[in-house]
Formats: sequence, C-alpha cells, structure tokens
Amino acid sequence: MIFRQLYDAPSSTYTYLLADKYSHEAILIDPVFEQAQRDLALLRELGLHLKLVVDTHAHADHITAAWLLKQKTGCQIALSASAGAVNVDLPLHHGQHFGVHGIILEARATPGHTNGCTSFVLADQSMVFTGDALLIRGCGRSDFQQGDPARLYHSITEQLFSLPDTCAVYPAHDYNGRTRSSVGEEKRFNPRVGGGANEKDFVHYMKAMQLPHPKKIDEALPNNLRSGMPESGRLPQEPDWADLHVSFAGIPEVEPEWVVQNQPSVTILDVREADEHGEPVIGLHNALAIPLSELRERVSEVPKDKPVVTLCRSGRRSSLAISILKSAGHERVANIHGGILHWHDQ
Ligand SMILES: N[C@@H](CCC(=O)N[C@@H](CS)C(=O)NCC(=O)O)C(=O)O
Ligand SMILES: [Fe+2]
Repeated sequence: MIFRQLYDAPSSTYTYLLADKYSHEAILIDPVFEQAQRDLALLRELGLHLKLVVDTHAHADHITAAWLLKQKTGCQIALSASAGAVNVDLPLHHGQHFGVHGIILEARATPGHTNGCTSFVLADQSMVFTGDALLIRGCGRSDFQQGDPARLYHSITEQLFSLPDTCAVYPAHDYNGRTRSSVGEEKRFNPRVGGGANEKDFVHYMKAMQLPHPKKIDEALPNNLRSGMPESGRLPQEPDWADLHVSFAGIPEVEPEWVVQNQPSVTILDVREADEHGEPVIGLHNALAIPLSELRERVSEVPKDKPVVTLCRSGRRSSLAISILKSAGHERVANIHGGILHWHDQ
C-alpha cells in the first residue's frame, strides 16, 4: 500500500492518503479545503486516481475538502450517516466495509466527540484512523456538537482498545507534532483513558477540561454539513491566464506544449548561463535571457505587462526563478515543467 500522512499546520490536522500500488486507486481521509491543491498535486505526481474521500466526522475546526476534491476528480464522498451531512455518496454505518480496489476499511462508530464520529480500521487491523475519538495521549473534547464523555469512553475502550496492541493509531489532529501511536501504547499511557481508567475517572477528567471553542467553528460546521460545499455552491477562484498546475513542491507550472501555443501572450525568461545557449530550443522564439545568478540584480528588466514563464535545462533552476520573480512583485508566473529536456520530449 502507498501511505502518506499530510499535515495542515493552521488546524493541526492530519490528512491520510492510502492507495493501492497495483490499481493506483486512492482514498483520502480527512482532507482540508485549503490543502486540496497540495493533495491533488501529490496524487498526480504519484500517478494515483482519487476514488474516495472520507471524513472521520463533521469537523468543527476546519472545512473538509471532500466536495472540492469531488468536483476536481469525480471521486465519491463517504461519511457516517449519523453526521447528517448532505452531498454524501456513501453514508457509512457501523460495521460496514468500504474502500477502493485493493484497500478495504471497516467503519467503527466511535461517537462521543460528535455523534457521527467514525474510526476506520484497515482490513488487516494494522492501522486505525481514529479521527478525534482517540488522539495521541489525548482524545477529542466532548463539550459541544452532541459531545458525550461517557459515550466517548465506551467508544474508545470497546471499539478501539479491542484492536490488537500493535495496531498503529493515526489521529485527525496532533497539537504537538506527534505523528502516530499504537493501541497498546494508548491503553497504557493515555492520560485520560489509559492505565485502567474507568468511566467515572474519564468523565470527571473530561468535564473538568476548559478549552476555548475552535476559532473557525461558526464557519466550519455549516460548510461541513454540506461536505465542504461553499454556501454559494461555487468553486474557489483560480488563476485563469494559463493551463496551470501547482506541483507538490508548491511551484506553479505549465507544460511546454501550452507555452509553444501561447508564446505571444507570455514573456519566456530563460535563466540558463550564457555558455549554455549553444543548442537551439526547437520552436522557441524571443526568450529573454537572464542567468539565474544575475536575476536578483536584473529582475527589473523583466517586463510586467505579460505573465512570465521561466525556462532552463531541466526545470529546476527555473523554479527558483519563480520565487525571485514573486518577491519582485510578479504575480502571473509559472515554471515550464521539466525545462528544455521535457520541451524536446513533448
Ligand atoms: N485551538 C483549536 C481548537 C482545537 C480543538 O478544540 N480541537 C478539538 C478537535 S475538533 C479537540 O477535540 N481538541 C482536543 C484537545 O485539544 O485536547 C482551534 O481553534 O481550531
Ligand atoms: Fe473534531
């Protein structure tokens, strides 16, 4: 299985990518709206097809990217039926097995943080995605969204602690940068529910906690009850001057083929050194040549009337040119993906 743990720093949320290495079908668990472009870039670069997005619950602290990713890829949206959200293609019930070709997850209802909270157990029980039911050395709060500490206690001890001790625990958040735990570890060391704590111990602990409400709760909840569809029903605005994609490295890129067809409407900035200009680039007219080593000093020579696309031999140095141009106030910029090597291939 291909597995990645991705992080959204503003909400401390983990998104998980699970994909089958043979069928290339992929699942995303708990994707974050603002990170959809990053997730799509990773899928594209790994050659994966997103078939399913699934949230562990209706989050109160960030907006899910489920709807947005569906618009971009045609994937299906899964969520617990108890969450009561719309735009869900696959309403999940306790005990249900679901997934994609080569990856099967079991849905276990683990309410208590919210009443729709569901954990997802990988078929061989080597991993569990616990959402906010069980966090690393913690657990989700139970003071809003139909939260109920006694219910959460039973969810954790009966549905999660019954998994093998070796089962890796992957939560939806960690506020201290911890990435994974295991069922055995949490049974022993979880300060709220581990070490033989009984329901009373746990409930008193949870009731004594005083946490400020999540900053984005008023925006997040109504959006998440639409699976992340904005109230307007419209997709977020994206740059439309080019057929642009942003790489997982965060670099806006265009394909050489697009540049060949759109040369008059862009400035092509060739950042190779002077001694590299021997071989002509087939089909390239009127590039502005400024070597990368001189670009910071000479950036005012780059006209601002047109978008700028940057070029070098392999597309590496030209990607650094993008950040130099951006710091100089250029907004419409893109790297030519793969540089001259890829240009000649295309
Ligand atoms: N400071 C965070 C709030 C985080 C928060 O309340 N997180 C919820 C999960 S949605 C929780 O259960 N936290 C448990 C804890 O902090 O112990 C924000 O504003 O978003
Ligand atoms: Fe939550």
